[in-house]
Amino acid sequence: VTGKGVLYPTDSESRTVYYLDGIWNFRPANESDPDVGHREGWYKQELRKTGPTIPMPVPASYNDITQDKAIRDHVGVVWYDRTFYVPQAWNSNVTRIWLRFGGVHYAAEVFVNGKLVTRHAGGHIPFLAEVTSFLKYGQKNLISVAVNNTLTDITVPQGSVGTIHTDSGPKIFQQYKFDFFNYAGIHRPVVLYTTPSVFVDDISVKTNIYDDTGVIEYSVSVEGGSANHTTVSVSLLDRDGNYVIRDVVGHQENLKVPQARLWWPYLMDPEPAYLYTLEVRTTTDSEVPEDVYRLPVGIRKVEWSNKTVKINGKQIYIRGFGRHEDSAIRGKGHDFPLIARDYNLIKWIGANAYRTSHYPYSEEIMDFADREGIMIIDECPAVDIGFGFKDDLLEAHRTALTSLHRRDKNRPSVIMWSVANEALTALPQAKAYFHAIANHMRILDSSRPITMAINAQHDTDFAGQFMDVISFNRYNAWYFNSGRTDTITQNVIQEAQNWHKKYNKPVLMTEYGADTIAGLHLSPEYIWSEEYQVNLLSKHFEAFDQLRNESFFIGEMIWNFADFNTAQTFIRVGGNKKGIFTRDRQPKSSAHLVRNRYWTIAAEL
Ligand code: BDP
Repeated sequence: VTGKGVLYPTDSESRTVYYLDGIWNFRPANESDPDVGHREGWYKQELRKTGPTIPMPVPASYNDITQDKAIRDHVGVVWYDRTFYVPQAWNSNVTRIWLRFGGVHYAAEVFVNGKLVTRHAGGHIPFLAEVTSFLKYGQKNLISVAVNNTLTDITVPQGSVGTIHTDSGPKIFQQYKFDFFNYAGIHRPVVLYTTPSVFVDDISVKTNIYDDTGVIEYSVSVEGGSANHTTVSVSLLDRDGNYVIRDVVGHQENLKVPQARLWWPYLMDPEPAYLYTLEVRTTTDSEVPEDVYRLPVGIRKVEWSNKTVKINGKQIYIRGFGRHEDSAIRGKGHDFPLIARDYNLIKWIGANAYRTSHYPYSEEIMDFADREGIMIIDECPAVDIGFGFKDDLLEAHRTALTSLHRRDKNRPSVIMWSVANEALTALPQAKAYFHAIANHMRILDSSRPITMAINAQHDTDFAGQFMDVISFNRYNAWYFNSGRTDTITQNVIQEAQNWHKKYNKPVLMTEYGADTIAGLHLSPEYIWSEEYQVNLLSKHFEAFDQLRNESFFIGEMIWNFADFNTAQTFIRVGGNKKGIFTRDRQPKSSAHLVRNRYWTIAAEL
């Protein structure tokens, strides 16, 4: 059985979750012979028996774990494996066992006990496979994973592989235009979990509000049994665990919640981010046990016009930043302390939103946003897309959107989809391409607005017409007019007005900023210093304050929340330093300035 859903693997009275995180064995394949592991069958036995392995933490990027430059910069296939035991009790004809990866960058092949279980492409999206018949119960099992980080002209994001002539002969290397390090590996948790043989495969919810009644429109898909022999019943619990609605029978129904508590963004309500629990049960008329799955649900309504975006009928003003999944040693690997620290900083600074630039973030990160009331502009990995708008690329881009939507459709925090960042939208081919992309996204979800972060100029862009919200990235007084912060305010005001005039849609500034070396003080302000970042941000604030008097301007986002690693280039000093926090999440001077502003705006609204 292969389901269509990717519900997060939480435990319940009918489901056991078993984490395979920890230290795995690791061995890169030769860059010039990437198929060696497949040819020699490295997955048919323990990796350590095929040659030298090193210990590798999972989840983590492998790049920054060792002292070996060849591992950091490896292009192509690497292998991971480990062994584990499965209890005899799981061997039952009414139980299914699933293997689920939260995210492996970029492509993965998974083998259990020497047999191929699944393949997946796309570095930021969970995938799973049923492994019931692959496992040895009450015995030792082997899991092997081949990971390939190669990016091409039809992967999302795009990249290309070139050859460089080195002192020891020709070597391949990965090129990419996007501005963050192409970290790779098993980035997110790996779990085995059980379900009854007839199970809740997917749940979709849409919420609405009529006066003070909340409506939860749900639909449940059950797999593994025939529909006329299964019953779905759904209950709703409030935040304290009390039943609000009990045992509504049906795969697809509308639940009415009188005096509903709404999901409000952070600082828009004294008790933001109210979450109910939707408890879904499936029973069958055979001996298959009941399956129970609990989904957090926030009741809220997103609306938009040519000037505003509203939540629960109230106009929002976005205060936030673009971010990255990035930290020292771990790279893009999942890390709970980092996640918790980041949300503490987001709340400390008084932000209410961020964009998951430039790819879907982990489900664990998204859970915090749902629980804290942080609004998310959920971006697909189409960063810098458009080097040849080929049909295969369009197909991969559509798939990336479909899988992002499948994963995040139920999240109250997701208030907007971003279909791309800085695509080459000044090329005429971008018109048909983004027309198709926007149509695809709208068919998937008509309940949230669509945007993309544009860096073309308003008079050259072809894609904005297909969006609901115009987001623009612009580096005034950084990549042009460097040092001239006296040019910022009028330019930003003018540009925002031009976008609105051209497309008659709400306008959001999604990126602006300056690289800043923490601790570098130069006065009067001079580029790369803390003083310069403070001055550059302040000049943008002046523009935003004037724009806020115009009804179409819906928010401001700084590039970036924290410093992050990039590919090696002479414009980057140990990575991109545009963070208002350092890479280890300490404030630069600008963070205090931003905190003052964001809290002041929050108090006005
Ligand atoms: C923008 C990109 C972002 C970069 C930023 C920068 O969207 O990914 O990191 O510029 O150069 O163009 O700092």
